[in-house]
Amino acid sequence: LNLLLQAELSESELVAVEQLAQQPFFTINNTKVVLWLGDITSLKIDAIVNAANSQLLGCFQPLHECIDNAIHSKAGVQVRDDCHTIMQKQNMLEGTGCAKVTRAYNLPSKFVIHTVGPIVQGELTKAHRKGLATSYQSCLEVCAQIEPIRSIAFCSISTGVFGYPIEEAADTAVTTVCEWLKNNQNQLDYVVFNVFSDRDHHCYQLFIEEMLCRI
Ligand code: AR6
Repeated sequence: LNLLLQAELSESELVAVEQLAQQPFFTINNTKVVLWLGDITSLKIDAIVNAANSQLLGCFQPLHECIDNAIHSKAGVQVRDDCHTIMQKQNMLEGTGCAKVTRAYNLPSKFVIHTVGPIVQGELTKAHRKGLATSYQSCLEVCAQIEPIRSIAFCSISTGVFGYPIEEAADTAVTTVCEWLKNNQNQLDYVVFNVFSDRDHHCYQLFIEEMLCRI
């Protein structure tokens, strides 16, 4: 089964980080920041971010088109086994804003960083904003702790099933990551904001332009 999964993506379908760098980018403290539209499971990059739930064992609905399903189904069952081991040791649900790392097995990336973003039902609160910012920071801290990770691709955490409005989420994502990069020099070569729709791409583009005017 793993061999079959691996065969699904041919070499020409993979997107290497050097190719991403041909997209327009900006630099903070030597880290290139890129916006990219596409499937995160095709990225040949050190780490990709999974938008997980608090059980960290994948999505409960197998046919659901969430990133959790895309990552678990293409990475292979080993990722779930590793998450299971982490959760058994931890013996409690994963908190909002936390992040854990596993290998990526059959994916072209090397690691998957699983984070749980906030669930938004109704009005957006300060706690939601803090929870989302903490998710981004926790993923970046994982990178700083694991030396081989020099590049990371973020999905737009919480903006699907968890209902976080994309405009607010893009603002928090861009602001938090840029702030972290300003305060943490030489930790990463590339940060990718990976979006999955034209609407999200447009939204991130606006916030990145706004951010560039501020720095
Ligand atoms: N590549 C890149 N981005 C993707 C992909 C992909 N292959 N697939 C989806 N997205 P969501 P959440 C984008 O719902 O809101 C699961 O059931 C998507 O367009 O995957 O954090 C978990 O188990 C959106 O912008 O995650 C949790 O229960 C973003 O990824 C819950 O969903 C996040 O959408 C987590 O909800």
